[in-house]
Amino acid sequence: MEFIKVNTQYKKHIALINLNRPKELNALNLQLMSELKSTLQTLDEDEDVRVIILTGNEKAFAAGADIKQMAGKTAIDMLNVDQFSTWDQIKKTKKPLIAAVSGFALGGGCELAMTCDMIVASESAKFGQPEIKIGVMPGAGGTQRLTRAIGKAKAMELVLTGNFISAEEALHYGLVNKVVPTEMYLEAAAELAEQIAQMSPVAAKLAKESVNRAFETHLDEGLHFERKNFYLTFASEDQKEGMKAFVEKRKPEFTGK
Ligand code: CO8
Repeated sequence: MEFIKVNTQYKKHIALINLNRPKELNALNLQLMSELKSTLQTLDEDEDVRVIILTGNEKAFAAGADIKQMAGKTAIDMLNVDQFSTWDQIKKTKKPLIAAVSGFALGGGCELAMTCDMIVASESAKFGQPEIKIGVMPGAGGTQRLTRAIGKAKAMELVLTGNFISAEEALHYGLVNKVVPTEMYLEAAAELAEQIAQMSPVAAKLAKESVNRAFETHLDEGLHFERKNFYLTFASEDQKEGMKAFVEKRKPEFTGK
C-alpha cells in the first residue's frame, strides 16, 4: 500500500492505521480511500484485532479530499467514481474505531474523523468544513454528522464560513472525547483502545451497533433494537465468563466467542 501504513499488532488486540501522504497533509485521494476501505475490511475480519485506531501525523490528520484530483471533474465523473462506497464501508466497520487527531482535520478529514466512533485530539488539532471556500460544500457527512455532534447553530456557522475550531472548542461542543498535549495524543488514544480491548469483543460490537442506531431511528425502535442486542449477548461465552468472573471476584478472560 502506498498511502496507508498498517500495524496489526500495535498493542495487544489493537491495530493502528496511519494515513501516510505527509507532503499533501494526508489529502484523501481515491487510492488512499480505496486502501483504507480494504484495510478496514481486513481488520474487521481479523480475530486478533478488537479495536482500530486511525491517525495521521502531528501536522495533519487529513486536510480534506484531494482538491487537485477533484478540480477538473464533472458531476457525472464524481457520480461514476462512486467514492462514497468507501465511506459506507467505514461506517459499516463493526469493531470500535478511534480517530487520533492532531493538526488539520478539515473537510473530508473532519468527516473521516467523525465517521469513527470516538475522537481523541491533540491540543493542536483544528477541525473545520472549509469546502464553502472552494465553491462546494461538505459531501461525506459533514452537514449531518457535525450537526448531530455540535448542534445546528455552530455547525451552520462552520459549514457556511469555513472557519476552523480548536481542539478545546471541539471538546466544549462535544465533537471530541478528550484533548491532550500534542506529544501524547496517540498514547491517549491507545489507552482508550486498551480499555475497550479488554471487554468482550462480542458485547463491544453489539453495543457500538446499538449506540449508532440512536442516530438512525426513533426512541421506541431504538430501544427495541437495543433489547434484541442485549438478549444476543447472552448467546456468547463472554457473557457466561463475565458474570462468572464477577461472582468469583476475578478478572474475566474474554475470547470473543
Ligand atoms: N487537497 C490537495 N492538496 C492539499 C490539500 C487538499 N485538500 N490540502 C493541502 N494540500 C497540499 C497543498 O497543496 C500543499 O502542496 P504543495 O506543497 O504541492 O503546494 C501541501 O499540501 C501543503 O499545504 P499548504 O502549503 O497549503 O500548507 P499550509 O500549512 O500553508 O496550509 C491548510 C494548511 C490550511 C490545511 C491548507 O493546505 C488548506 O487550506 N488546505 C485545503 C483544506 C480544504 O479546503 N479542505 C477541504 C477539501 S474539499 C473536501 O474535503 C470535500 C470532501 C467531500 C467528499 C469526500 C470525498 C473523498
